[in-house]
Amino acid sequence: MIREFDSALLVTLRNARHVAVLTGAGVSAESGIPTFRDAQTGLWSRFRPEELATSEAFDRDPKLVWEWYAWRRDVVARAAPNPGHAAIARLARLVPRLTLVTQNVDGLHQRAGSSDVIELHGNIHRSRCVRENRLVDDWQDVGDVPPRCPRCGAYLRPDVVWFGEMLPAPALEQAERAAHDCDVFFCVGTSAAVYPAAQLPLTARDAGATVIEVNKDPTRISGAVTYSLRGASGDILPRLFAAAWPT
Ligand code: BJW
Repeated sequence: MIREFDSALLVTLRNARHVAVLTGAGVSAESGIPTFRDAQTGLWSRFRPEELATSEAFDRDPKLVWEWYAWRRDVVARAAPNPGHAAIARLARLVPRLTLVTQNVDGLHQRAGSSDVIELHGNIHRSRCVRENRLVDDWQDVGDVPPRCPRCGAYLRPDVVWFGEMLPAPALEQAERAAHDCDVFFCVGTSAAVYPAAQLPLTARDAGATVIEVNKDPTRISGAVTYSLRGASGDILPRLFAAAWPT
């Protein structure tokens, strides 16, 4: 059954000059990647992600944290982009300008064909030296967990942003510029609980953009957005874009 979308929403989409999209873990949920605040599965079910994604956790037990990320890298490697990722990649060809900002570290937008993805929280496929802070993409596997920097011998860590750490400044600046400039801002599959990313839809709204939330459940910003579309992003986005730009 084709679900109706508000006709004013479809007109707004068709007339948009600059669309910004902020995504969170929900957009990858249909690819089988657990969201951050979902219960973790199996081996990891007794750990809370919020307690593993910190530099304090890494200092306390680097092996545990490295192994958690190794498990997640494996889950991501087995996953494939879903129709939500594909719809966002297609949207770039439907609107004059698209800025895609993600909090996800899984690289699935790029694998779906999106380019110039702004990664606010890094990428689990990259590692960096904790002492020199430089990216390291090759090291000898001599059984150390975490592996060690081939140049200085310090631990390597995933190149992601943990709680209490600064986001990469160029990425955050680009995202904030897009939030100020866009006329439509999508907020897809995020609980909007983690700052500064959670501020972006509110910045866009205050700058006059139409803010469209796509989420399975209500979030803390649902009452502040222009449209709150309830459902799975892999279902809603393809249908919404097909309704706005029928072929
Ligand atoms: C579906 C779906 C489907 C499911 N379809 N939907 C202002 C006020 C208070 C605190 C702060 C503040 N400013 C900064 C802070 C501190 C902190 C913070 O925000 N704390 C909050 C908990 C309050 N922020 C920081 O520390 C940030 N750094 C910073 O601000 O530096 C300066 C500073 C430091 C200290 C103090 C003040 C300033 C860094 C944040 C880094 C976040 N890092 C993580 C880990 C990344 C690496 C990794 O992946 O391991 O990023 S935490 C985690 O949360 C991860 C995510 O990207 C991020 C957001 O989660 P997301 O994507 O929203 O996922 P979920 O699971 O929460 O939600 C999934 C949603 O999908 C749900 O709504 C579902 O309903 C939905 N869903 N299936 C559609 N099929």
